[in-house]
Amino acid sequence: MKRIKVLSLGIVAAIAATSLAFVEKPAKPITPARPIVKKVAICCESNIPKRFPSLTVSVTSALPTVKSHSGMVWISGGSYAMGADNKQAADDEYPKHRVSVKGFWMDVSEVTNAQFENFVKATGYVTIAQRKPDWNELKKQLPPGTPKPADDVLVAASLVFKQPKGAVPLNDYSQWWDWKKGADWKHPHGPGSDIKGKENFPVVHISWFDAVAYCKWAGKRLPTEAEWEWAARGGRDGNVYPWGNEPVDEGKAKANTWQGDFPNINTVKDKFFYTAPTRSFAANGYGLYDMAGNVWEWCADYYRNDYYKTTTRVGGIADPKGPADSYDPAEPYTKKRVIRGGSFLCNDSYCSGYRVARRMKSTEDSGMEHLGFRCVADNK
Ligand SMILES: [Ca+2]
Ligand SMILES: [Ca+2]
Repeated sequence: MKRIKVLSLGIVAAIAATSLAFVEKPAKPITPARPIVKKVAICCESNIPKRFPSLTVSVTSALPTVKSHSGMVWISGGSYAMGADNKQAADDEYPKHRVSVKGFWMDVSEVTNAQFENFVKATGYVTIAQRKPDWNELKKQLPPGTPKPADDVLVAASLVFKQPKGAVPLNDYSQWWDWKKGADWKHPHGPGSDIKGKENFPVVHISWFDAVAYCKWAGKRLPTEAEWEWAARGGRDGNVYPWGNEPVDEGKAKANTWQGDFPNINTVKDKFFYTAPTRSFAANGYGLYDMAGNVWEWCADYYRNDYYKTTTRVGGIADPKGPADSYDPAEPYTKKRVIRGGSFLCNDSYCSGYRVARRMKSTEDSGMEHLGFRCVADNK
């Protein structure tokens, strides 16, 4: 059974859309002892292959009107240099280019379990991870001829982190991700786990569709990738992290990340192995918490690896909304959206996802234990 699960992770997860967004190409090393691996992770309209034909989340309707600005902060608009800040930058962070964004409201923290529960109670919404995948939809995201996974794999499930006992190849994410039946936002580690006492923790196992549905209910929307990075920088244009340039593992803990050797040794210097309550670390210059670490956050934009190379304009571009379609050379048949900010699983040996310029991607219907979101709103 274990063997089947590991094999199926490659089929269902990597295909079905669970594609974690972790890529395996070795990048430039920070130090000779710690090779960096490029993490490839996510980014909507018609003809989207879906695991669930019954899923009908419209993403093209008019902008919503926010019901309340409680828990949000106004981010003034401005112009900045978007993209690569240091030698850790991946190819898709180049070229660094000038963009401007209008002002917007942003949630000061990741959406919490308590907030998501209010949404579910009000609407009866069922997340993607809680629904059985539909093979006829799923196979559209896979290379032609991909065999159908076993029936015990095509179940309501999500990807849960499992810590290997020893060092494993960093190009094989099936070594630390488990496609677990019964894992969802109410059961973050799978059956037997729950969210009691974790009302203020970020909700996880949220697909892009789930996040969009929540935003619509709240009268909000997902941030564009350009808005997200502008906000994460917190007024520190050209810095590597939301807090400045001090390396993540120096000084006091500045975010919930992974300390030690990923994925088998975590010294938990920051006190949290899994997610942390939101606002456990200092806010950035705009009053935003956990823009680095804790959980990855969905953006509205499609992901294309070559997007920045097509957007450079003399004088900069205003309010970019992302490419018109998605393309990830590692998984050309899947539609992906951008995710940002890194998670409790990030460190410099693997993805350095907490860098403000770091781009990741994930398939729209993916749920994962380290993936959540926050909302923005217009109309000051
Ligand atoms: Ca941690
Ligand atoms: Ca975060």
